[in-house]
Amino acid sequence: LELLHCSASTSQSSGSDEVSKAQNAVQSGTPTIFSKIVDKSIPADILHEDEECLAFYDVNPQAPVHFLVIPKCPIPMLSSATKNEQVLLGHLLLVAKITAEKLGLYEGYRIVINNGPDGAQSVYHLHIHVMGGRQMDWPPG
Ligand code: TR5
Repeated sequence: LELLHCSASTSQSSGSDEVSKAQNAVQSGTPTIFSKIVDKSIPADILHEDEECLAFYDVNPQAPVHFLVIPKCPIPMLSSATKNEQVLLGHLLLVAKITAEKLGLYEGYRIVINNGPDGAQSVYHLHIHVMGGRQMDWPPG
């Protein structure tokens, strides 16, 4: 199945904590762990799936509810997205919203997209973090 709106490229990461992981994350030709979740070669706790995207629980939750929404095609990061991905990007946000509602996050939630080294991105497959179930602080660290 050829997926629409696909760009290119992926990466890998290493390191001890989240920020050093992100700083060490590099672009490479190999699929990320998220491509393996998309092709079901590794398991994830999937909350939503459609032709274009997946939502699944984050393995290292930062809130009582923490899930990720990813496109099935491996757009490495928000910076890589173009006008061609406009509809897909909107779809990801709506799936974030619908899934948050399904999980009962009626009091609100936090949406985060980490982009690049300064954004502490560690997996170079675009993903939207959705966190809720507690009061969030501002500003984030
Ligand atoms: O730092 P960024 O924004 O790149 O976020 C990457 C997120 O992916 C982190 O919150 C990780 O906890 C999460 N992550 C990493 C892995 C993973 C995952 N979420 C679900 N399932 C996962 N598997 C199976 N493997 C991972 N390495």
